[in-house]
Amino acid sequence: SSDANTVTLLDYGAGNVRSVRNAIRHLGFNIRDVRSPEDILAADRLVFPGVGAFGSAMDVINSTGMADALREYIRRDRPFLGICLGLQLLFDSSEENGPVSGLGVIPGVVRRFDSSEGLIVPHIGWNALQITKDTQLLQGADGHHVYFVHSYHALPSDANRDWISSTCNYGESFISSISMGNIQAVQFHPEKSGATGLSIFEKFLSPNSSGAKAPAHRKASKLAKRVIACLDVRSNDNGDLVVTKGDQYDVRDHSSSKEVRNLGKPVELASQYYIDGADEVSFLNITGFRAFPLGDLPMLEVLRCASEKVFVPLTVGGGIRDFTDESGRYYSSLEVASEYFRSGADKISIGSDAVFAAEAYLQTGVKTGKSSLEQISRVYGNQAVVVSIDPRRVYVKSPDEVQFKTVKVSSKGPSGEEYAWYQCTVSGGRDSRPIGAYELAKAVEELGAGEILLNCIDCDGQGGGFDIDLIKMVSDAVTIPVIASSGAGAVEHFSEVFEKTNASAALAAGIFHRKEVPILAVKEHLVDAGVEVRML
Ligand code: 1PR
Repeated sequence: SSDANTVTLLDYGAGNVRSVRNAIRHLGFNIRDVRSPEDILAADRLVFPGVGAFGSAMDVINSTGMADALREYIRRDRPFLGICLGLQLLFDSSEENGPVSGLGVIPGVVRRFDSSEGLIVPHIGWNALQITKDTQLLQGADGHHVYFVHSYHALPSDANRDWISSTCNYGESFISSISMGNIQAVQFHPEKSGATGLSIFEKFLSPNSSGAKAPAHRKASKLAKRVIACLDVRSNDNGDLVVTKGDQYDVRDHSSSKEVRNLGKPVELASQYYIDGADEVSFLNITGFRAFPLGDLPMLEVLRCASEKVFVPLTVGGGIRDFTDESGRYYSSLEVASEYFRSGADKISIGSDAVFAAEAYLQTGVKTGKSSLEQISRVYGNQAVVVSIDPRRVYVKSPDEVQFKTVKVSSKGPSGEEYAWYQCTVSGGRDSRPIGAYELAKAVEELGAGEILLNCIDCDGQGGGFDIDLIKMVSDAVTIPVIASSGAGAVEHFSEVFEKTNASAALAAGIFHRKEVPILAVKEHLVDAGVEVRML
């Protein structure tokens, strides 16, 4: 174990640590996987990325003898980096499905964020570090935004004060990192925190290096609004996977050729948007509802390649549902999602299937636990499950005309209608369903969605701005993050959506693909408008 370029990784198999592997390799290190407790004690440097629920993680590491080995490794003050749950497990206990005992290295209890006062939980996104102790690991990172995704957090107290190296504010001050001797752990994801995160990771891997140069930054204090680049992907008529872009969801050219619009190559564009400062990148496999996505190996390959270059969160959607192939083999939606996660997705996004699940739930009032949404969020956590909504505006004269929630619209309908409801669709807008965006959002939140991607077919590709009425209605109705989507055409549209609604993020496609507005220009405009964003 003397190879200075090798780091030991404790992956206890509970979920996706591909992003961590990608970051380690990107920084030029080899990975040795822990197979037995002895491997932990023999490590020169150990990375422990916790995934899944606290209780099940403790069950696994207790029953395999890893927990005792970890305690001993830490007692010997050997180089250790815990990530996310890998920080929480060091504490006495957690309230997650508990109380459940942790490793007991640090005094304190891990608690859920309190959403009763309207705080959005999970805490997803870029938040600024407040360094409270000088450490080599976080040198130069004070005030930098790093990426968090969690519902539970460790609280500072007199008993653990000596351990804390940084805190972060979200509703209250929580522990974002600890450091004692060679023992370090972070609640955020350095592997998904762009250049700042990679630099922190590198400082752990090669302590003598100064790490990558920390980018310039400004002081910040709350959760930043995210700017997301979205790539709608499908095969063109030659069978190549291309990034396309619809006009109200119609992706075919209106010239005589009627070809699928081709705006570039998925991996190239995703990497470029990462470099340009996108806080997240989403891939939507827009014909996934038709073909079986695991038959769509190129899409998985796109994800694999993109995740080696993109060190911010990657979401993938399209075709997540139960499926029986031609030979009669049955695939559960969970298998489809697992394959997406294994290929490098940090989150998956469900469209059509979530509409059917919500309709069934509203009809019966019973959570069967069997829908793709429920199953995937149970196994991977709700922070990993996005529901993508594709609604269309339907004007009405009065709210009494429909059983769905309406809004008084800011500009009247074609016959002077003052109200509208937003009807959900499936199969990429092809079929309309008897459920509104408001009802769907509330139902999927209860079924385990961790985030909502809120599109609007009327606005898609129009460049006329986001549908503020819709986004306000939905973002006021749920306590999970809402991503505003469809219609961005100018930097002002981004500040407008953050000023007038509770959206946590804004997503755009066309203006970025057509290079009309660079991501940096959007962010600079937001800073000028007083909206906190992550700057490179
Ligand atoms: O139903 O689970 O298979 O998922 C299918 C997914 O594919 C859904 O997330 C659905 O939104 C998406 N999708 C299906 N058909 C289309 C299409 O365009 N024909 N694209 C489609 C949805 C909408 C946005 C778009 C924004 C921003 N794309 O993601 O990127 O509207 O565009 P703009 O900034 O250019 O206005 P399932």
